[in-house]
Amino acid sequence: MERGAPARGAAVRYSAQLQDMNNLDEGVEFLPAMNSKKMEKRGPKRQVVITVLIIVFLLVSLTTGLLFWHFKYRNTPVQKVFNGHLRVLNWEFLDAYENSSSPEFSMLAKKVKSTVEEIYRNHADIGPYHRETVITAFSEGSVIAYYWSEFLVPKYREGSLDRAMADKQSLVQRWNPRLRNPMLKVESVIAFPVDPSIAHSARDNSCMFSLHAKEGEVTSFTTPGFPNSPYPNNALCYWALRADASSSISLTFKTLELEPCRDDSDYIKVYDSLSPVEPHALVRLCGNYAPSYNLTFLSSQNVMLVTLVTNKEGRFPGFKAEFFQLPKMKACGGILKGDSGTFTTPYYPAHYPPDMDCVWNIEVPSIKNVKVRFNMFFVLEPGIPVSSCTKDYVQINGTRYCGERSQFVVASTTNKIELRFHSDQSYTDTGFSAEFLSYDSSDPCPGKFTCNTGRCIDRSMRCDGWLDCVDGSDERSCTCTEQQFRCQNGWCKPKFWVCDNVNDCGDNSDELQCSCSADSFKCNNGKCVPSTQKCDGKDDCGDGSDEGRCSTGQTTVPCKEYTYKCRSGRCISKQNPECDGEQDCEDHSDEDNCNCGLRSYVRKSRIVGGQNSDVGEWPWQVSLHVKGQGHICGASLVSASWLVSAAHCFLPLQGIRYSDPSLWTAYLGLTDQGDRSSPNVQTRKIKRIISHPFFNDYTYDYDIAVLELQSPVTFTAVVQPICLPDATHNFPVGKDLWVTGWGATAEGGTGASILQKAEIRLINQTVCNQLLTDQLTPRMMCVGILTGGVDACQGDSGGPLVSVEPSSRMFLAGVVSWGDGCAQKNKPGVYSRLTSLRDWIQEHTGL
Ligand code: 4AZ
Repeated sequence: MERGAPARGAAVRYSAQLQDMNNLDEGVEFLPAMNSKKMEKRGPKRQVVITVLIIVFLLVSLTTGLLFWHFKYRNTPVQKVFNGHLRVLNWEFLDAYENSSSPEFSMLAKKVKSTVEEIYRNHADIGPYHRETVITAFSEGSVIAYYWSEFLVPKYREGSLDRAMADKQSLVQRWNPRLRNPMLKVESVIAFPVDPSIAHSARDNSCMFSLHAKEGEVTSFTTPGFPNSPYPNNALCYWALRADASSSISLTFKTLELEPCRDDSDYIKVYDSLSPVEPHALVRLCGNYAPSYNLTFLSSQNVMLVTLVTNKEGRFPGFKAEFFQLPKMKACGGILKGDSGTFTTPYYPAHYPPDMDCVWNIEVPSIKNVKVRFNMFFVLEPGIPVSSCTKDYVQINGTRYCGERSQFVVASTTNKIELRFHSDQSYTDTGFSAEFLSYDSSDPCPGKFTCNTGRCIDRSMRCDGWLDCVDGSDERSCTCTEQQFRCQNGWCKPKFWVCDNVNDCGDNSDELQCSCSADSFKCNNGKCVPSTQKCDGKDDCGDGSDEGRCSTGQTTVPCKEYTYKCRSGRCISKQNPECDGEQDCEDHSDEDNCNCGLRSYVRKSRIVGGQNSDVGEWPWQVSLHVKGQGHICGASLVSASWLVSAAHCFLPLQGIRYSDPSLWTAYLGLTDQGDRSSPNVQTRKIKRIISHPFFNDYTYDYDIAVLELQSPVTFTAVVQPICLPDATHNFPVGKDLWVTGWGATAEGGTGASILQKAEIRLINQTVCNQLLTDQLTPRMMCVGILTGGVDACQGDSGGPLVSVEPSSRMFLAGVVSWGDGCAQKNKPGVYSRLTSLRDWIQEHTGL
């Protein structure tokens, strides 16, 4: 019963309220006249009081708000740190100034500090907020002092402090009349805002090093712990590098392996100063660089500063660097005369020094014209568009060139040309390597075709469907041959490129006639099927493409030969879900074992010639040697212990049983066959060779073998496995793939010493079967360039054909198998089709 009482009470209170309301209504309507007067009088008074109260309340709130804002935001002190340097004119440099704990250093530092403080005091926007100035270093010239200054400034004064510190006019020494002869005469006082955290760590000198180059010697330094332990987290390290007064510094990072580049990742910055200020930064480095990438930097003066900033996580080896002094460069550029010659930016291919101006005046015999061909051109400054070239640039006849450019030519219509090169104070690049040539104005490219850009190309490259001139002038005004298709825009392309799913014409006209009607679906193999047959659970295309991408997310579908099977046995219909970075299977098995298909080096060398590969560019490439015969076949590393190669490599020949594993040695991490003893290279004997039992040595059907290594390899920057595709993986016709190997560089020729690479295209199976007179089986695929000239060849057999997938992982698409000669027109190379042989590989390797 008790539980019911409050309800009743509530009901009672509610009815009483109703009664009150009724009373009020009645009272208003029936008050006597006198009472109503009283009400009128009392009414306005009360209203005034209420209004006053409201105004007072609003004023109080406003004032409180303003005070709160003033103290909390406008007046909050902000910590600001500036890094800078100044020149002391009336002082001689002493060697002891290089040692910050020497009494001479302390004495001069004290004087400079008080001079700087005096300068600050004289400026109303600076003086009141100055907290501390620390002199960090000195260098020659007469004496340059480096310092940082800390300020505490209310937020609303921050802008005026920044402006005053940036204004050269405000940081000048004013003469104090009482002190007629100031101790120090200083000029060029410059300061730049920096991250306050740098100032804090500047007090902690546990990771600060000062090194002076020794005449005729190379000095090395490394990150703490290198190479045995990773560099520290949450660290800030400084290496101040010095040389003698008349010298400059050449600094080279011999190895460099930092955390992969992200916004907040660890980085190194090199400065052309002893002060870490952005306007003198030469480079910012993160990640991992191929050993052949040029990491040599030059200073403009006799000092350099290397800083390392690390975040709270990651374990990476760091760097080893070397530096030495060399005489300061007096002049660059000059007068170049003759029929031809070469010239480069200072110290090419090292990064040119900052703050340089070089002028070359080139003159060829008066009856000729002159042109300049840039074979290498890297004049890139971060954040500067190539349309403006406001910082570093090359200037010819009033036109500026900058950025990263492939070979280009600038021609003059006279026998003279003037070329200027300018580098500003920050960020340098490797520069250019150029040649000047004289030419006959009536025939600028004797025996060759002249691109509109002035470049000369082989005549056979004219109208061959490939853009060889950067402006496409070699493919304009062409008359298409029998074997060519005329695009709507007038270009001629090989007929085989029509309907290959690739827009070769640029206007898509080579793909237009092949589209299916509105109510049908275009399969990956080019076939058209009624739209109603898409996602009906039946493979109507014959390649499963009408049944791919039928569900989203982790929806499972009935398993078919073209659906991807997760480890759980459930199937999904997403195309190529393996290692694509998205978890598609409920059990995440599509993203398991995905430590494959990635290169370690983010930055490759920029100076590889032709089709030479860079070190670490194809870390799964294996060279298989036979004792006494050298390199015989290629192979691909697919795990620490297994290789995939071609069965025909192990056929008996001239009485030798090549199937005997003891004959073979595998070289991994190799680029140059002449460099097999490099510490990068791992050598393994072969334990087992398993060739496909259906391999047919007449047709080369099932040309695949797996090889087990005697002992597993260690994955390193140059030894990494390639990803194996699922049997359902789709490599579409027309896709660009890469083939690599040390095979012959011409039919019947000799093998290459440096690993070669070539980009080739997957060709339609039916078209290729016609070209190769019905010799293809479903275990084969054709990949090549039908105009000829690019192909695998003898010695490449067994090697990888890889595809770069959208996730940027690389997958093994094929194994070099056979061909009708090498690089001939309409005779593409034939490769074992990995997807058709995938189950067999799994059976024998467990992968
Ligand atoms: C060979 O003999 C070979 N053009 C490999 C590939 C090709 C031709 C020959 C393809 O190992």
